[in-house]
Amino acid sequence: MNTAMRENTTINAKKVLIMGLDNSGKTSIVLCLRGVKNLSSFSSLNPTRGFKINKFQALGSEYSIWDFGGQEQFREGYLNDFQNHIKKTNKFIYVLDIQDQERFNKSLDYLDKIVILLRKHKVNIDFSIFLHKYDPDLEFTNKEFIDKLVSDLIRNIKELIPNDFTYQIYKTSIYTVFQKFGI
Ligand SMILES: Nc1nc2c(ncn2[C@@H]2O[C@H](COP(=O)(O)OP(=O)(O)O)[C@@H](O)[C@H]2O)c(=O)[nH]1
Ligand SMILES: [Mg+2]
Repeated sequence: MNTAMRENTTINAKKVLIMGLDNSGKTSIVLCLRGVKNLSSFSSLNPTRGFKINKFQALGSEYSIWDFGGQEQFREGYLNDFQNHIKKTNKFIYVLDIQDQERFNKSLDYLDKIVILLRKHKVNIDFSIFLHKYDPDLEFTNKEFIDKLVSDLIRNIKELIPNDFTYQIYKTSIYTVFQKFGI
């Protein structure tokens, strides 16, 4: 590849930012987006320290996915440096683990801080919230419970995010194809 071509592909690279609490499934989602199908890769993941940039090609585009490790000691730092991280971002994914009910409030609080910053800096990017670990067997074993849990969560998210902020919510799991959830 000559230099001109290389520069061209770099310019067209789509930058995706992934944030959420630790253990919510961010790195696993990156593996899914990269097309990794081998499930054993998912069980051997270590917590991401700091953030990791993954570059790869898919569907004719070049992507760079910024995976922000969600451990407490890093979270404030990302927010302080938010304006820099958000530069030239095409897509933002916030990951919320629906199986971690004990930390729903903590996760909603983090989401709130992120949305406040995005609005403050008037950044207009494609924003998605993944209600993650929505595994097929959950719906199978206790559909009523899980339906209520998810609808309560969506209500909380809607209360938190101002009406003029556009976003989409998806139910996702590494065990299924990412499925769109209409709101
Ligand atoms: N049940 C279930 N577990 C998942 C899913 N996605 C990730 N995990 C598991 O959740 C744990 C944390 O995942 P990881 O991607 O490291 O989270 P991160 O800290 O946000 O990067 C790992 O044990 C994954 O195998 C999912 O969709 N369903
Ligand atoms: Mg990680």
